Amino acid sequence: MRRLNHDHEGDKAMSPHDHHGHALAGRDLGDSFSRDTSGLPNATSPEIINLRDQDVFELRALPVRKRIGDTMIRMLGYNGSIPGPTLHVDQGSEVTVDFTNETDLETTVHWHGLRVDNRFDGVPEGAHHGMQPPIAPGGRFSYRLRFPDPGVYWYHPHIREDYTQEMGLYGNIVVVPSDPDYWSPVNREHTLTLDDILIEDGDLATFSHTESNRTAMGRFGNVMLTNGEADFSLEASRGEVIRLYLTNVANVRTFNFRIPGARMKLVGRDQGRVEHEEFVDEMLISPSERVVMDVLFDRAGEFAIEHRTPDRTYSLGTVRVSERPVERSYERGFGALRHSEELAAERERLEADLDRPPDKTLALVGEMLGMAQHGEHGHGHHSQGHGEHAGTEAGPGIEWEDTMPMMNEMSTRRNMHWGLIDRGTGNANHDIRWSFRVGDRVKIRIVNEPDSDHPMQHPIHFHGQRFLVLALDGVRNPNLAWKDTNLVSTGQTTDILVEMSNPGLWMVHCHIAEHLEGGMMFSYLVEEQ
Ligand SMILES: [Cu+2]
Repeated sequence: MRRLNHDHEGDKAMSPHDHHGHALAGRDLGDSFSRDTSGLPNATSPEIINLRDQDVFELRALPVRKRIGDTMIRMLGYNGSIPGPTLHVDQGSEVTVDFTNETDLETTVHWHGLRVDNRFDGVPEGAHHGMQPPIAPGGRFSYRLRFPDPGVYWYHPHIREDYTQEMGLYGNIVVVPSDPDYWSPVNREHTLTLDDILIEDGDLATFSHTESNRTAMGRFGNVMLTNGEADFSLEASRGEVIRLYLTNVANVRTFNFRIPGARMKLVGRDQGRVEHEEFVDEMLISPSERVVMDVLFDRAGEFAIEHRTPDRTYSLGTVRVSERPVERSYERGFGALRHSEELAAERERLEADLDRPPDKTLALVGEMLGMAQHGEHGHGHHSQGHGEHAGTEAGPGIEWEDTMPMMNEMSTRRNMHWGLIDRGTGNANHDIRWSFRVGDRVKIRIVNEPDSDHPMQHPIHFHGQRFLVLALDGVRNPNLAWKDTNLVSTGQTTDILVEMSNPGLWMVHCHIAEHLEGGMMFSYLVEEQ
């Protein structure tokens, strides 16, 4: 068995930019990506593309310019839009996406959450394992995609996500279920990407093109973007029920989503519907997670879409509801809370797994090397930071903001180590060698160590498979859903059950883009029976 080697140090040793390798590389403009906006097309709004079985779709990644507030900045867009086109496909269908890289850096497309053929997962480090190599500028690659599960998914690059996602490379895929009664009927469906972007001195805060910065806390933005817009708005009619497919595409920010005054019903999560629909006032969505929410606007007026933390409230947009009543009302169906029979069946199967010891235990650990001398919180940060919001209704153990911006800006993979540690062997990150067979159901305990150098929440993502959350801090999960990403807050212990259904070599990583670039990843093998 051959392993992925995600150690970028080897690449960097050969890089002509190696001499820039110092702590303030991100400040060195000669080392950064182009910011030139001249001659670029303006970013457009995403098209909705309905693809049928065996269709071929052309996708390009290219530079665009986009106005955010008063600033015109260079960004990147799939097919020139931010977000990229929203693809609607039928469950069980297969399509081909012919992709062209018109950007100035190597890229790939990862189809987040889709249980695709391993060759098309978009993880370039697996090239020696039959996976695709990075696509050079000007290069092309043809992706063959399949859609076994209903729900909302998304696509993004898997090289320098910290840069490319911030620059606008993300788009949604809605997989329409084969069963017409899978979801309740609604008036309309909408995809919303939740994002933030860091603007400083009238431009994007600097990136180095040789290494990621802000690897300690991740790049928190200071402008919120919904569907790429700083002033997003949506029109609705009185009595309308709108299904929102929400995706957090931010580098690090966890959103606490709410629409005060409207009624929200949680109906689905990452990979399809929830076991029990429930009415909610707000909902946490960590990077790369998805939430499917039915929202009833039963009176006219302006409704704010908000991200609320224990300390402040951000506006993510506005819904303007007209007096004119909606033509066909789905209010009665909205009032009913449905249950999923396939997840009820899973719950019966789970009994044996709930109390048995885990097959694997993964610890999440941060280690800062020689950073304390720079002051600004330093090692002491966690003693005041961690748990300070414990017990708030918005969720404990979450860093909502960049609490140490100066130190964070100086952090790279050389002075900030993020580790996924296999407690069974002591191996960390790419030294972890897990191997399973198709059909295995693997119980994994994930422990977010509160006593590490910089404890914070980590959204842990498994490629290629789907999993159920069994328990949180020993308490059984009352509402199952198939997931591919799970947020583990500081100090928290989560048990998940991963269904090994898809053969290949697959990544596990933190979906905070800067933590992934900081080494917080490994790969596991799933072999055919
Ligand atoms: Cu992380």
